[in-house]
Amino acid sequence: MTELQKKCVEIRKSTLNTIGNLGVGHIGGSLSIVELLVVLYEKHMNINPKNPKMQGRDRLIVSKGHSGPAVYAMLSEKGYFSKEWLNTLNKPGTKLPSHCDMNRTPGIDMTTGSLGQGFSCAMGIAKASKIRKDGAVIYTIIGDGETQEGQIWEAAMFAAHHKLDNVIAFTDYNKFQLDGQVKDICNIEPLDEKWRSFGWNVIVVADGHNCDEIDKAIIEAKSSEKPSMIILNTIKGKGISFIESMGAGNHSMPISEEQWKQGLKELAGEN
Ligand SMILES: Cc1ncc(C[n+]2csc(CCOP(=O)(O)OP(=O)(O)O)c2C)c(N)n1
Ligand SMILES: [Mg+2]
Repeated sequence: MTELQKKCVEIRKSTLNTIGNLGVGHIGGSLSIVELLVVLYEKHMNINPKNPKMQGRDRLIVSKGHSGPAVYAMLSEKGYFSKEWLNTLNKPGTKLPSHCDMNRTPGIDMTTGSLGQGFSCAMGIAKASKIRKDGAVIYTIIGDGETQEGQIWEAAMFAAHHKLDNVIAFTDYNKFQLDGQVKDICNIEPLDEKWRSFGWNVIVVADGHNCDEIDKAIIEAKSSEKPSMIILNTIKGKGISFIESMGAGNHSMPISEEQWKQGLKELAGEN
């Protein structure tokens, strides 16, 4: 196992602990972005956890804001806050609400949760960064179900029009949304052609859980003169078999003590 893969296992354990401790949460769409978060924070983001608001820092706007638990696991790993905070997910007085909130959590660059909006905000931040010439890269993650939002496509046009080559976006293409398969509810295919026709540089990663492939795609995107969309083929609930096999049932689900233990065992490679 590579160092990055080991880190992914740690982030998965932390995410499961975070949700297990509360007893319910958005586990599916949290686990599907773990490799992406690890590659971004370990290899690419120009940030300073000791100074979360550092001028000119790279940003990550997690537009699918319900994936907060995985983001919190990653931010605590980077030292933005104590790992003890993870036990307070969505509890009264917490600094870690179930959806990302820039006013409460150090390291969160935009408040998200209303699908589509975070992506628009990311394009605005990217435009502002261009005006300031601060050299930041603006990363943003959207869901495949979120892709059905009209606001995504308005922002997509804006980014191409303004030549926002400082945007590197990702689609977490895990094929499921809240209540079913994306292809059954409102198909988004052909997804790569859609983004290309909106003037974006598009890179498709066949296995969105392969850290090296994600890394290569980001390096390639950095040299594009257009905004980039990296489509990651992922698995909702990735890494814990009984969660993976639930499909849309794992979007937001209760986790019993038994399931929590079972998941940790599997992540430790014990069964
Ligand atoms: C505007 C808006 N409509 C509905 C919701 C409720 N909601 C939260 S997550 C979700 C499904 C999102 O699916 P997807 O983007 O595929 O996320 P993932 O599979 O990565 O969890 C929905 C409908 C919302 N948060 N915002
Ligand atoms: Mg999805």
